Amino acid sequence: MIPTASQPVKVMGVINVTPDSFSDGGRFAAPEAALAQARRLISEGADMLDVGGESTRPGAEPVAEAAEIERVVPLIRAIRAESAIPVSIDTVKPAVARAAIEAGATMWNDVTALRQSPDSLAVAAELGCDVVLMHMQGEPGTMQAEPHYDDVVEEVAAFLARRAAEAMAAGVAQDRIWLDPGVGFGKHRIRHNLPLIAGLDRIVALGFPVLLGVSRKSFIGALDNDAAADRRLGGSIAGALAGAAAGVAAVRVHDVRETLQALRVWAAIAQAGTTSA
Ligand code: HH2
Repeated sequence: MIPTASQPVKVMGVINVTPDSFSDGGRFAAPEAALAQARRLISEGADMLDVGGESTRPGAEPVAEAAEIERVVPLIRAIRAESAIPVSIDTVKPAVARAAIEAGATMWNDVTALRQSPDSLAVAAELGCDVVLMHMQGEPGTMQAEPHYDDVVEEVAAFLARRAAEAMAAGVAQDRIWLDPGVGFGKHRIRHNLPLIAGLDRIVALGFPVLLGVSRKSFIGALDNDAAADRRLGGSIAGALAGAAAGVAAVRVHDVRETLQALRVWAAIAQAGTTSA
């Protein structure tokens, strides 16, 4: 599918209000730095923002509920006070999701696909917000130890289809559900992530909008001499374009301006190819 002016791939800008995220740990932990980053991503053209107060990387410090709320809610309020941009809350805790939605977020992005707490499905249904159901094999602490799949694309697609059905059975409206293959979450850097990205059309075919997060992920380092997380922009953009080609609805990125430029140029070239004589 070629993104067009009427149906462009949306760009979700990431703001980690954390001291320890793998991609940008500590840079936006202070409230002023986080708000400055939100302003910057908005000015660069982000379609939405994803605010997170707890890192998902293996070995990250767990964050208590109250502390996580204290990290994310003031930022969401501050964004809401000056912009109408949709805000997503990246959390696995229903109480954090609730506080964030009350502060003005409209999407709950849950890397456990609402499995962390027995209350998650019911709370998502009650909040009536958009939800992102992401695939992860195992638990964040150990997920990279020995991930195994017989067929990664089919297994991820089957999991996401099942979780979407379970969310709907719990009362989440069908048109609120987004799916995410969870690149880097319980997947071997090369053996699983690459076929999964190559097979994204299978996930798109499930009929829900797909969110793709490849930005700065470790498979890029694996293909480029273990480049550090802040030196993976080229690979991040390559992944975003692969997602666009497969028809994902949105990409979750740290570098909004550069990603948007790549998507625009790529779509314009593809468009010119379909219209030239
Ligand atoms: N990736 C990360 C965090 N949340 N959510 C979704 N839906 N999809 C993803 O691919 C995804 C996600 C990891 O990236 P980052 O937020 O930069 O790091 P950390 O979790 O260490 O804060």
